[in-house]
Amino acid sequence: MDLHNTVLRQLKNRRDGFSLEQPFYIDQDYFKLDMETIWYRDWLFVGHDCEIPRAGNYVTAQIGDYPVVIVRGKDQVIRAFHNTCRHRGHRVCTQERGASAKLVCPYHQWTYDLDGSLVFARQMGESFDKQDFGLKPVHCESVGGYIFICLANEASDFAPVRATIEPYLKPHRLSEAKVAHRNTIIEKGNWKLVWENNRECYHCAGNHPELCRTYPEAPSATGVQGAKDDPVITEHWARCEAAGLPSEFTMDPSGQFRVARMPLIQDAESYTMSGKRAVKRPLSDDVTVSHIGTMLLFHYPTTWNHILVDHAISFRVLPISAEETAVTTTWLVHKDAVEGVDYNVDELTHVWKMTNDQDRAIVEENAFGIRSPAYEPGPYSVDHEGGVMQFVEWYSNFMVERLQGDKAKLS
Ligand code: 3BY
Ligand code: FES
Ligand code: FE
Repeated sequence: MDLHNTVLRQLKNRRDGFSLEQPFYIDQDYFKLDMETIWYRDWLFVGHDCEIPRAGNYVTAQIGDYPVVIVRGKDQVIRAFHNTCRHRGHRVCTQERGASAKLVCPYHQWTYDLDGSLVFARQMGESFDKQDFGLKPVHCESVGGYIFICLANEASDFAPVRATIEPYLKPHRLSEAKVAHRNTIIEKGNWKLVWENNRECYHCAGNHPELCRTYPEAPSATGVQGAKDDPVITEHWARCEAAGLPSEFTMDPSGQFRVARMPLIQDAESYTMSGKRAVKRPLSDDVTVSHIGTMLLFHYPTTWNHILVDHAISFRVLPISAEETAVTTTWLVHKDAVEGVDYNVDELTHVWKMTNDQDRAIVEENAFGIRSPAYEPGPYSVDHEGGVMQFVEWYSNFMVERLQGDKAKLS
């Protein structure tokens, strides 16, 4: 409780427009509190429907202490379960992904149906009732090709997320796409540093020569001010909306997620060195116009995304420890696009592989400096780092609300 009080006090007295105090970025106990307060209680993006296209396809994910498995059932419904056997707790699915008609625990072969029910357990005696030992379910929702899970007993309402983001995602038909490439990098920095870095492009000109060929560094694209007064952006929205692509900047009142379609630089259509499309076949058969820019979606704390005319890139953030974060990048293309014919993986992934690596170095150096006893919270640029301020504000408000709620329940 002492820690709760300290964190509450620090967040409430936080200097507006300044970075957080040191322990929020490096301390084990603060990290544990982040996990318990945010990660084990809110909706998290874990992967794409198209990664598990057939019944029995599954992916696993590790959320802090919780191993989870997400599997498509025979009824095509995507479900999530705690990946811990109801016998003695062995992980049921030990691989990152796979396909199986049933989920069989490797330890003593307890066997679960794809809906989580236990269907086979050898020699457990007369009184044993399989019905009592199904895999424990985890809340799971799929929207526009994105699978979200929530580890809380009672999940917060997912309807507002669905209502806002579904229309933006729908034309891109991501649930029918295919994964062209995926990679995971480990960044030696707290998950909040990964986000703070993502939420501004103040660092872009100095660090991302490849990305800057196509992605505008203006804060109107990355930030959260909406860009209503920028004629290039409003014209882009009007043109895309007329073509059936929801585009206007929309942010949830909670500040947890936003969608907006932003133009790329000049004639660029894709994140390649030339700005030309990396994939000959458009991502979606429903998108018939060109130069649609990038549909930006973020949802704290797990994902930011770019959806282009020829491919989509999703980013998934998962904390490993107070000072380590896994970032998984997935490149999606039309399911019938053929590698070597319609696209080349190196060309498709080059710009963001470089950008991710540059961002990893930034986050790690940021963490390095923050470890110094001389570190103190510093001011964000009002012009360029509005998005970072907004992230920190969301984090602080979310933590304060939940921690106060917990205190109220205890008293
Ligand atoms: O991936 C992104 O959305 C952000 C925008 C600016 C910096 N970073 C590239
Ligand atoms: Fe899974 Fe024994 S722990 S079958
Ligand atoms: Fe960056």
